[in-house]
Amino acid sequence: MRNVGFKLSCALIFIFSLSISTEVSAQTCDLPDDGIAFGSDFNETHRIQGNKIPIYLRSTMKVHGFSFGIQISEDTLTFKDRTLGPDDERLFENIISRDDGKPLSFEGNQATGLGDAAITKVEKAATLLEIQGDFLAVDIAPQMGGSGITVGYLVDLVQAGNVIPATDDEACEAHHILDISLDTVFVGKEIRRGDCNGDGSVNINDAIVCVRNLFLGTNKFFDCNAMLDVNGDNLLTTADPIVILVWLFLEGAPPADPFRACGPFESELGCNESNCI
Ligand SMILES: [Ca+2]
Ligand SMILES: [Ca+2]
Repeated sequence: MRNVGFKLSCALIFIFSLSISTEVSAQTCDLPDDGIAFGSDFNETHRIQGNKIPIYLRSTMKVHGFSFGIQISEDTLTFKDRTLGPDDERLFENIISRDDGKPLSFEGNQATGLGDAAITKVEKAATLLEIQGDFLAVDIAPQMGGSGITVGYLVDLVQAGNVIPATDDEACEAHHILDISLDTVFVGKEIRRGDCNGDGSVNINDAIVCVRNLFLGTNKFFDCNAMLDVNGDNLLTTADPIVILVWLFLEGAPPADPFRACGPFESELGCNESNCI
């Protein structure tokens, strides 16, 4: 028993030191080239969760502005690179104006799971909020071209030399530029307890991310307290990341179901964003 306690103490010291010193990232850089991706990761198709769709921008050149069209269909938002809607007179090319003067057009991504939701707002997000003297134009109900939205952004109306900085491609960097708000909140129907970074497996990284989520408020990959409740007791405590460690290193009991695979769940803790994407 003393030996088990000693091992657990070592594991805890290990995890807390890692939680302070190690940067954990589950981001993947799946974009084919520089361009716009949306969602909490860079997969080409992102299932809509919650009521906000974050839009990210990657470009290895400085950016002076962008314009793009979003087509709304029954179940998807699609970033279109050509015509938006049935009216050919209305062309919305997805363009990023870069520092080298070359416009960058790109194929669109899709967000699925829209259901009956409607877009209510398009807002500037963190990267653009830092810039003063800029301009954002949003057309939520185009008169021509069918169902869709156009978003146009100019970085420097006041000629103060504003730009959106280049992103570091090797570091998988992305700028959070816009948030699209929907009038409906979508919650994933399934979760996997303990997969705190949502990469499909439960390992020591998840214990670190859980600790950071619970006690430092950092590395939040998902807005889902039910997923952080690893032992399923409807409380968020130190016991939750410890369950992962004890299961991993001391052959202890596994996390509560759903754990080995994504599955339906009941929780009093709430979950606005499923970790099963
Ligand atoms: Ca994981
Ligand atoms: Ca718990």
